[in-house]
Amino acid sequence: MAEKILIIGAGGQIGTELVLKLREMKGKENVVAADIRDNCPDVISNGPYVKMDVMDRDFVRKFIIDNEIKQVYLLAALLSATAEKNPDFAWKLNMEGLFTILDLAKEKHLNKIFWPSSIAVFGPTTPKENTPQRTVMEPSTVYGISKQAGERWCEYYFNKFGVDVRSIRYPGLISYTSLPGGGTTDYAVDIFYQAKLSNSYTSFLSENTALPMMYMEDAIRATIELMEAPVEQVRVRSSYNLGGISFTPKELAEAIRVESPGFTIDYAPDFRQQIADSWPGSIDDSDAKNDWGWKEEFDLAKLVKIMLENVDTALIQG
Ligand code: AKB
Repeated sequence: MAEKILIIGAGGQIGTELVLKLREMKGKENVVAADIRDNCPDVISNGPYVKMDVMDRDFVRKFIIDNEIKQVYLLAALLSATAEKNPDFAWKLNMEGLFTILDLAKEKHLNKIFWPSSIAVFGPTTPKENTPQRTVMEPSTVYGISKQAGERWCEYYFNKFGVDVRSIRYPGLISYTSLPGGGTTDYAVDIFYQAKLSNSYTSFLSENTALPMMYMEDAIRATIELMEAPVEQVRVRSSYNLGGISFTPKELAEAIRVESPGFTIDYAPDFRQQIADSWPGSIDDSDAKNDWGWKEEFDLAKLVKIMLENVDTALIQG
């Protein structure tokens, strides 16, 4: 019998796509979507849904134990830009839920956990190009600090209590099913909606700011491949680097222009520029490649084509 899976933060950018993919693979009834919203978002209404506040430790514990959930994907978090505006709440949200889930696994209610980390764990003193798996990490954002602390706790629970927790340091993720919520890499999604609406875009990052990015289909496949990998192949218990595609706003605009001639871009960097400047421009993901066979499939041209074909501007207008 398939193990019951709970996805917390299921209404978010990663959550929606992960719910749909896992339901396809494991059966709808085996994948429960949980989110803070009262009502289930339409896009994931094809299976079970529960309203859940990840900071309500008692409710989360009871739900997981009563429903015999065996795997949790804990995606609820405040991203980099939003977290800077509300540091206390960001720290609470990003850490408390993690402890609730790690403790449930420590007590053997759960067999496996997925917890997302981010390129935000790196900081201004980290080598910028081809950033290694293990290197200087002095994050300068609240979000980055919470992700780095979370990584340390994941590795600690694995070493100390044998908790099977697996994690990826996601780069910026690009998708069209639902919108990203408050990250520094969001420009690389916004740009496609504005290209459709007006064939022009004002970027909140400067033209030569290179950041690692990834098309969502690759990110979902990586997540599931890591979760399905035999336990002995998962040698990194903090979080795996994942490289994806590195590009600047200028390079992205050029790739859009190939599909949408006449597309124009201008630049008005805001507070997010400083965050982006503290992050790597490109990532070395050879540990993921060597340990569990990771390989990305989407390059920039392919990503741009799919995004322009599929973004629905009603999503940003409604
Ligand atoms: C953000 O920009 O905050 C996120 C991330 C890179 O973790 N997309």
